[in-house]
Amino acid sequence: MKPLSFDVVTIFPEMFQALKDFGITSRAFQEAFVELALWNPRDFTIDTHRTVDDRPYGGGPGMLMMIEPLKKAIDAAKKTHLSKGIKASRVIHLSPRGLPLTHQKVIELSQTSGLIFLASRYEGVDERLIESCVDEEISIGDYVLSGGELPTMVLIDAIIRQLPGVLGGDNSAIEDSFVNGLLDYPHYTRPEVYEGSKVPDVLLSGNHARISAWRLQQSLALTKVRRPDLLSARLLTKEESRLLEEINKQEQDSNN
Ligand code: 9D3
Repeated sequence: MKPLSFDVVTIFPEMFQALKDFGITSRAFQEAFVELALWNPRDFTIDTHRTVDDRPYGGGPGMLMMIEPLKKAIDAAKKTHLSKGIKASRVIHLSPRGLPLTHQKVIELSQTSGLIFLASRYEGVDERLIESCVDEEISIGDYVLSGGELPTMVLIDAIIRQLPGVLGGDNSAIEDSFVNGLLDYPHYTRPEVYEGSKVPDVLLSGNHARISAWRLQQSLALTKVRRPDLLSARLLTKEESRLLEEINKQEQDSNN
């Protein structure tokens, strides 16, 4: 299979070593599931100071990224896509005002070739660059970061995990927990007793049907407490409804 290639426009290309050097993402590069090309807008400047930022019209705090160096960097990335036979590149700006990233979006992007990520810095980007070059804006959550590089790496990490073969073995089983819309159940490994706290008996029982039911019930209980929004967004199977009712009963009992 042809590797999925990512292009990133950033003034801090060195940050992306983190993806290349560690863990699952590093292995995906080594085994040629993915490629990453970095485009520094500074390399597309024409002044001696290699300027990529300028002051906002209308005043106000901070600086903006200039159009021209970004436009040239994006076009250079698009050109390499064309030479690989990728006709339609998709330019994604990581931005605090973008649509929130979801698992669904990660899946969609993992099936798209020709992705170009624009990681911006300063207060943002001249709006005309966004109008003319950007197809989509994505945020990774409602908190303020210092730039689009970490969000781009978050997105690339999430995409790489979805590529067939990357997780090795049974990808779907490992991913089940979020995909099925419930929080993960608690996990235990040795020792059997830690500071007086014992691993739940059911996990030592060898009864795999009971173990699965217990884990599902734990997932439902935790999701109900921590993320009720996930439960209401999701239809429950008969078994899930039964396990959830059992939890509700146990709650009532402990209140009496
Ligand atoms: C005062 C307006 N600020 C917007 C909240 C300006 C601003 C702050 C921080 C503009 C850009 C940034 C840098 N953040 C990102 O580039 C970013 C981001 C984020 O900060 N939070 C969540 N997702 C993302 S995606 C890109």
